[in-house]
Amino acid sequence: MKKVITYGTFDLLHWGHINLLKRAKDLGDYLIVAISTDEFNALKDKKAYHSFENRKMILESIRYVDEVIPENKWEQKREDIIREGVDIFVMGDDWKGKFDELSEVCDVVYLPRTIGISTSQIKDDLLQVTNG
Ligand code: C2G
Repeated sequence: MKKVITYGTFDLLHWGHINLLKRAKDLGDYLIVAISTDEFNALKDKKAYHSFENRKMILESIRYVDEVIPENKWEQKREDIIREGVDIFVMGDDWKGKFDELSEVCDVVYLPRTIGISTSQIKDDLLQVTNG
């Protein structure tokens, strides 16, 4: 069984996230998503609209996702990959090059980011609507 892992906040889930998750799953048989905790998001200077528990519940309902684990710190990736027996590490290519050292323990794949949608864009657009 080929295991794939990816990491992210996945707040205000949108079709760009789903595109990523689908393509990640298509690379193997089992997809683990490490979802950023609220505390880790603070380190990323991100404030998610949905709490960790709710973002976890949403991701667990997606057909492409087989398991969700917490992402508490930048440095956990290598130990996650070894512990879970992961074959492929996947991220959107806005992260291209940032995690190449993981190729020592698994394949590293950066997938083209979906253009035209992002969580921050959703927030901005909603603000526009609200402010008229
Ligand atoms: N993504 C994408 N296309 C978009 C938006 C996001 O492919 N239009 C991808 C990102 O490249 C990332 C994943 O979806 O691989 C999750 O995106 P975020 O929730 O924004 O995650 P991020 O803040 O990039 O956190 O340790 C890694 C970090 O936790 C990644």
